[in-house]
Amino acid sequence: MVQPLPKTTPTTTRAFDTPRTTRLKAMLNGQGLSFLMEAHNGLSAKIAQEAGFEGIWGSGLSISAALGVRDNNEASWTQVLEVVEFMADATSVPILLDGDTGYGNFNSARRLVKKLEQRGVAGVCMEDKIFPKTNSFLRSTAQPLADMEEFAGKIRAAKEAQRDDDFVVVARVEALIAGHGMEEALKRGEAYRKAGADAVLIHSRERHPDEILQFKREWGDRLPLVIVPTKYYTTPTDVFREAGFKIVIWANHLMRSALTAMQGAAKQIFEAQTLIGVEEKVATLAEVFRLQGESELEQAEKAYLPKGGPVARGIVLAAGRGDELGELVKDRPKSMVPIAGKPILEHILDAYRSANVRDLVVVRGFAKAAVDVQGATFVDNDAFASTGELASLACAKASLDGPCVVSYGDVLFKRYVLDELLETEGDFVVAVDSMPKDATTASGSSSLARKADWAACSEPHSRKTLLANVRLVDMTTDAKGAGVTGEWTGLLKLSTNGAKAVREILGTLSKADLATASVPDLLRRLVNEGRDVRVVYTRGGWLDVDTLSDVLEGSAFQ
Ligand code: SPV
Ligand code: MG
Repeated sequence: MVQPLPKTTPTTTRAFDTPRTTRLKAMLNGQGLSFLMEAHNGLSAKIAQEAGFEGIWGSGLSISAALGVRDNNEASWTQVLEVVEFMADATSVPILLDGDTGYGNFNSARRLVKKLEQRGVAGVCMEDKIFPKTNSFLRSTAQPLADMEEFAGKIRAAKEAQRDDDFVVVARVEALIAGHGMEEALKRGEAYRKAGADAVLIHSRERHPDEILQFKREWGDRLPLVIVPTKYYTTPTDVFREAGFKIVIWANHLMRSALTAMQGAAKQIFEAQTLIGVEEKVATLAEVFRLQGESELEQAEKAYLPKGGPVARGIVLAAGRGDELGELVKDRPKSMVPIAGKPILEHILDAYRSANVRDLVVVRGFAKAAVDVQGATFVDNDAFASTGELASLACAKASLDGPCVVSYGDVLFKRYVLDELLETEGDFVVAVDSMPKDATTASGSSSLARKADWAACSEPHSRKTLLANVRLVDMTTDAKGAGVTGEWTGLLKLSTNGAKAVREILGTLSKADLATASVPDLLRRLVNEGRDVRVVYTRGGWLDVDTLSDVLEGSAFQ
């Protein structure tokens, strides 16, 4: 004997051990009153389940409305089957499909049962009307009922078609809806019971529950009864419980609530021509992704996708100490100062890996033994104290043998900045921030005393430059320098050719150059040689950790 399930249903999509058919049957045959919530697609089914409903009503009205057609079998039965399959896939609770008339005669009905079982649907409800049907609340008395014997044969065929003993077939009696009276309703219910139905749905269009209560009294406990109180919704639910009904169907309220919300949002956005005012009221994209199960896919990708070839190598120049950070860099370089619980360098390497920039090379110098991150190879600039950035890059010369990204050990950046850099074609590409953090514009009136690498580019950032080919014209430490349009973020991408050119330049540098030259010096040289250094503009999304307040800001940046 199947035990009735507890009234509270887990809100997750946990797979139950008990088959869905068995659980639906238990709702009919167990103690107390159960509830089915309408759903009309995978998303609404998931929402119903998460709300706590232990079962779902696949409403014909709602499914057809969501498809933009009438509840007159305008959607074909296989189209309905597709929808209900999405609903079953999205949930783990039982679904009772509103199967209208069974979409034809006994033969269509038994084929329907077979297909529903295959798609994980726990039961079907069929009504004793004529195909194509009309919704019970429209032209009700004008709607012809099916011949009782013919419909009983359909129920019998459906029951005999099922493979799973617990698959549920509910016979829906429309006699009250069509104005044929109580006696006819009871007679039909009895014929369908004898044909093998698991339950009877007694439908009513009255505003008061009197006729369904009378039906229940006269019916007794011959079979479980299911009701749809759409019209007599003011009746306290305890009335149904005390009368001994088994299942209440809330038949269309997710579809109707979505409809109201969509009409409101559409009107507001149309009139205001902006999303402001609506954005706060609608579900976040994060919530959409959560309901779609995005996190599961992310995990699965890690488990099942081939790792794929890296798109570039990453070279991190992390030799300097970073004196400005005082005590924090007493015995470790700035790149190892923790931000949000892990060293800056780890954040940088993680950002690279997330964009499939692998084969990571870190140039160490000061306190190199303290640079103990995993998953990178190290090269050392032991002369870090007396040399410049290009000397460090020269230490990694052997790695300049294919596409690579060069960056600093004290610059955090978001994945999207790196992605934009990687997506931009060119032998030399730099990411330039057109709105650096302490300036309204790079060439604005701020004093910009901060030491920074300013970029003069062929065009300032604008909507036009999104499509344009912007080039680097000059690099300067003067924020008000001629043509300055932004701050270089410290990110440089090189193609295979670009890396080769840089390698050659590094080979020509004198000792004196190596003592002082910086990456901006290299960029200037490339420009002066007439090479095309492409610019990809960003706004924020990176952080040069220079001061203690940058370290604090870094926690929020992550
Ligand atoms: C449905 O939800 O499609 C139903 C119930 O059949 S009713 O609309 O009340 O007829
Ligand atoms: Mg219906």
